[in-house]
Amino acid sequence: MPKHAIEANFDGLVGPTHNYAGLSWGNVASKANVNAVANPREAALQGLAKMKHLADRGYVQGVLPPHERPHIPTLKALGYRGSDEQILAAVARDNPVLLSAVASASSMWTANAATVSASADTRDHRVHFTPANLNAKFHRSIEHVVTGRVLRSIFSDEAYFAHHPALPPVSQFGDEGAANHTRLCASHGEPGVELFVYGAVAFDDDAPGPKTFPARQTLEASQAIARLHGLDDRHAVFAQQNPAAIDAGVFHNDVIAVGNGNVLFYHEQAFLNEDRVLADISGRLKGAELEPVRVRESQVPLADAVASYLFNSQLLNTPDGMLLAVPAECRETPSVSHYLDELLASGGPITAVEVFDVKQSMRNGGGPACLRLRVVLRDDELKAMNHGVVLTDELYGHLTAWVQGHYRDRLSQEDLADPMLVQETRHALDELTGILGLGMIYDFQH
Ligand code: SUG
Repeated sequence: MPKHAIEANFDGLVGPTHNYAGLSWGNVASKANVNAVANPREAALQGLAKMKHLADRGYVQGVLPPHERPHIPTLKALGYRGSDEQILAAVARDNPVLLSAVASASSMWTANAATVSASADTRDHRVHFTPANLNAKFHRSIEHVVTGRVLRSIFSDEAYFAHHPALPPVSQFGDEGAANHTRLCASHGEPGVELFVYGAVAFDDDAPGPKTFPARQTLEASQAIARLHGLDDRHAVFAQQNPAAIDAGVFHNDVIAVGNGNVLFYHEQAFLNEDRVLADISGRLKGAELEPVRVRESQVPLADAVASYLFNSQLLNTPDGMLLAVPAECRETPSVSHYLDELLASGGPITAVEVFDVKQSMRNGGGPACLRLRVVLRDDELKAMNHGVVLTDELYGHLTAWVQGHYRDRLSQEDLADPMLVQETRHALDELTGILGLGMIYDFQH
């Protein structure tokens, strides 16, 4: 008899240094908005509004804290010396791009925080977590240490939860976490199939790969995660992303596909070998038939999928069908808006669409699904986790007041050199660890 389980979503709270630095080559929005002036306060409130709306609809909604930025310890590790003020002034003068990198609020995109495997799939029947090394981009490669601390602090009971360190920090093991991982199942509590999507095969020079933009996830990384999590062949499928899609700006699989339950919603250009992927999943899925919802290029051109982030939506169970939580850009893109109307009229498994405004994050290439990490939890596992991070009306009230009190409403690239920003951020984050009951997770607290 399978145990009852739910999917909890842990959204990254946008940090006080949210800015547009154009750091992600291959991510169209990041490059398009370089040097735009950001509004960190609005960004954090948009994210909180999404969380609150989903919590109000009855979903278990968690919050993951932002990381300490600018990260002075990284600059010290790179040889900068002196007071915080002296270090900031020196790096702003020598290498402003490096300053932007250590100031990025990119930990908000928690789909990249880690890969999480449900206990129904793993050999030891614990929930397994591996923070992503994110080593394709320097500004993201510094996230996994604090991510690991946060996850251990929330899921601390070793009887239920297993934590692994990030994979070796080299491109051959490039790992971008749950953005390239989707779980298909009959119901959350039953054993499922974990679909790992990779962009390239690192140890085979002749394997197909993208020509223009980097593949950020390798097969070798995906296989290592599956081994670490104790997923045997019945529970893991590896599929290569279509290299042409990466070259069109699909830098993670969650920009072109999303799965939930027995439904895989994807664009026809998502996979290199679509038939094989569907057959591999179908052959392993127990207790339900795979229901592909395939979007054709003639319905939504790939460029519109990338611009609107149609597939970077959250696909969620409701009592009568599935809800697709889409970014507002989907209703602003004619082909996508038309497609959504057709989808709702089609009588298929997706029966509702809701629109979320996360524009501040979207301008850096992060839609609703980028902002959340999914964790499937049985009732006893849910009980065992630290509940300080679960969004309630009270916590929402605390967090909105905290954002209003600490965040700026304007941040340019020049502002990143302001020593006051370091002080403001530390002060805010120190208070936040108290609000969330997380203990001392930040370097400046040690
Ligand atoms: O890693 N953007 C992020 C967006 C991550 C989206 N995540 C998922 N698809 N799951 C990235 O490319 C841009 C930062 C800047 O340019 O300032 C950035 O890091």
